[in-house]
Parts: sequence; structure tokens; C-alpha cells
Amino acid sequence: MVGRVRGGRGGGGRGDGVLELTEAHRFANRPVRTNGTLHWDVLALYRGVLDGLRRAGELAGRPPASVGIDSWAVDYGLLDATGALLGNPVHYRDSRTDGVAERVAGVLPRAELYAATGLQELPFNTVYQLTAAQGGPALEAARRLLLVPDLFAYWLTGVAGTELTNASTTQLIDPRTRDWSRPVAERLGIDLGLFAPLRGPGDPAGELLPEVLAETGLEGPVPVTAVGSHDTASAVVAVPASGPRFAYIATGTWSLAGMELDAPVLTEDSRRANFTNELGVDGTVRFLRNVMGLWLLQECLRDWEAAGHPQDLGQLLDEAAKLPLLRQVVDAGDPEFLAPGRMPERIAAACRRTGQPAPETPAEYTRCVVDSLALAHRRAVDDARRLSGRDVDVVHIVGGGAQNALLCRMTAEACGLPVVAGPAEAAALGNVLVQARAAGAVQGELPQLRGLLRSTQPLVRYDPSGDLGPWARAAARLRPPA
Ligand code: LRH
Repeated sequence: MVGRVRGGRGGGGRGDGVLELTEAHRFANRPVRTNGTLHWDVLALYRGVLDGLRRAGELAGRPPASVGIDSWAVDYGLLDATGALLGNPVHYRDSRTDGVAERVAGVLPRAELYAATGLQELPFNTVYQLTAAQGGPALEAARRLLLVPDLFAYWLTGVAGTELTNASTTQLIDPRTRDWSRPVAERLGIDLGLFAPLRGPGDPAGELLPEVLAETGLEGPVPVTAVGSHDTASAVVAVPASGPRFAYIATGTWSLAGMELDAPVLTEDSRRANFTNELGVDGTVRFLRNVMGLWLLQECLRDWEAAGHPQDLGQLLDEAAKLPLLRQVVDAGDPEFLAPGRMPERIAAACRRTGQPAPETPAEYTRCVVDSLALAHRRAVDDARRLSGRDVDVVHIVGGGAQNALLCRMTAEACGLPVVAGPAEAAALGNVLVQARAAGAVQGELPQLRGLLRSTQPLVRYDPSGDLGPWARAAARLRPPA
């Protein structure tokens, strides 16, 4: 994972619109384990943000017209009464939430929690993290809880807020009212007073503090604008769809695969299918399933490197493309792959458990991961159609995986639908577009913003051959009849 500060320039809104993105700074995001707990190094990340703002100002030759922050979801920092950070935020991949969902279900049955919040049960939902932290000294001392992008916004501006799209990943928001679910918080003993007031994408979020201007060499005032601060919310803004009948897959560390709806689906079927209803920009709902994503491959690469056999990803993908289709697949939605470490070993074990030969070479592992992701994409898109009752003509792949031609091609094959790949920098573009609209530089609703993307961003189309048989058979291998 890396952090990035990108400068965006948006304008127009008709066919002659302008939308350009320049990466000003890229910095590492390296989690740190101390005392057996995996943390985010948020001060190092904030350093990266400050360096990026300075660099962006230097590149543009003027201060930014607006700053917007998005990041991964669910995680938070706790502040004491003086506003000081109480320890490094815990990483959602930490094991502190193991078994917590089960405990919570004892207090608030799963069906009730889903009917109230519409969120997929993922072990790391903020509700489970807060339950795990209950009774500990940090939560006792805390007077404020800020989700990660809101924490950075607070340090930049001194203004504390809770941006709605990311708040919806806490499992404390009712997706029908788009407000806190007080009954859920009460039943689980979570103090909603810890959260700063809600704000929505496009709302003003303060101005860079004098100390920040001094650190970054920028001249004020520089406004900060709330965007879809959940990276997936911003990425979905940048899905360049031309009509309503589309599915999307926001790919990167995760694959977030589903559809954009105007109302949540809170049925028992949807809960059982592990579908989530996160809140999107402009009153939309992101109806999707979290699939493990390219994390599987990133972790294999990390393992091979640590073992002294570093691999080149481009070369691995070229080799993998020449290997036979669907020789082995794993369930890329399985939480057993959530934690870091020993990924090739875990993939091999999952293959053996389902009666398939374990991959042997790095290229075979790569092929296994790509085919498994394509299969999980197919299942998510099919389930989204069935559960929402809406049909789909095209699948859009945005985010880093849009550059992975093998993954895009296999996803088109598995879904039996055309895939349109791009933009890869979807979260940044969605972030910038919401800021540009708030500043009056672009006009319109999501369809107009998406029109601007279609006319400015390079997109690649992959058409399926129509042979779905191998995919159906591979799916059956993972789910043998009961
Ligand atoms: C992707 C993402 C995803 C969440 C996960 C924690 O970066 O925000 O939408 O489920 O991180």
C-alpha cells in the first residue's frame, strides 16, 4: 500500500472539459507491529501528506484551490480531551477482532444488525473494533474518535468532522436515514458522542492551519473540502459508466464488486450473500461484496522477496497468461486470507483442501490468484444482479487492477460481459471531481461527471468469448453440492 498526494485540475463539463491528474508525491504506507498489535504509522503518513502538499504547491506554482482526503475505511484514531492522539490506530488486519462478531451477535442478532445497518459482516467493521477495545485504557480516555481521513483533515484544519461515506463503514449508520443508528449504538454500548458531527462529500471541512501553511510553504487561505473520504466511494464516482445498467469492480488491495443503487437492499437474502450497503456520493448506495483482491498476490510477492526470491510482477503476469485456465482456484472471499503472512502456503493449503493440486511456481500462484479473483468477481456481479433485481450490460473495472490485462480479460470471460477497464487512479479522480464541483469548476450530477471521465480518460474494452462452462465448473469445485 502507498499513500499519494495528487494534484488535479478539472473544468468544463461538456465535451470540451478538462480533467488532468498529476502525481506530486508518493510515499510508503508500512504498517508496524508492536507488542503483538499491528498498527498504522499515521504520523509517517501525515508527514507524507505535508511533503505532498509542499510538492504540489511547488509543481503548480500556486497554492491548491482545495484539498480533499480519502483513505481506506473502518479504522480510526482516538483523541483525548486536549485533541492529542491516544496511540497509533490499530490496523484492520490485526487479530484483535477475531471472534468478536460472534460475541456481538450474542447481544444483537446478526439479522437485526444487518436490517439496521446493511453492512456485510467483516471481522474488522468499526463496531467490532470498538467492541474489542471496550474496557481498555485508550477508549476510556478517549473524548473523540476520528476515522483515518477525518484524522488527517483534523490535523490539517483543526476542525473535527465525520464524513458520511466513510462513517457508513462503521456499521453504526442506518443507510435509509443516512444518519447514526442510535438503537444499534445503544444495544452495543457504543458512545456516539465520541464521533464528530457528520458532514457529506462536497461540504466545506475547514482551512489549512497557519502551522500547516508554514510547514508546506503554501500561502493561505487553502480550503479543505470533504469528499467521498472512503476511497471506494471516491473510486465509484470515477466509474465512467454511460448508463445505469453497469456493475463495477474497484480493484487494488481489495476488489469491491457490485452495483450502484439509489436505495439499500436490507433483505435476509442479501445478508446471507454477505453484501454490503455503503453510502456513496450524491445519495447513492454502494451495494457490493468485499473480495480479498490483489492483496493475495501482493502478499505472495512479499513472501517470495523475504525468502530471497524477489519476482517481477509484469513478468509473472506474462508467464501466468500462458498457463492453462482455471487449473486451481481458491475462494477469494474467504476471511482466512485476511491476515498478512505466509500467503503462498495458505493458498496451497486451500487448494489441497478442495481436492486441487497446489500451485508450484510463482507464475502458477499468480495464475491461481487471477483466476480466483475473476471467479469471485463473477459471483459478486451475479449476486448483485439477483439481489437488486437490476440487470447489467457492462462491468467497469477501476483502480490499480484496471492495468492488469489478464485480470480484466479473465473477469470479462468469467462474467460473460464486456469489461471496460480504467481509470486506474479512480479514487483520486473521484476525489478531485467532488472538490472541483464544490468549487464550481465542474457542474452536474454523477452522469455529467462520468461523461467528463469518458471524454478525458483512456479506457480499454475486453469482450468475452461467451464460453462460461469452465467458470461454472470451477465455481462448483469450491462449492461442492451439500
Ligand atoms: C479499500 C477499503 C475497502 C474497505 C477496506 C478496509 O481500500 O477502503 O473499501 O472495506 O479498505
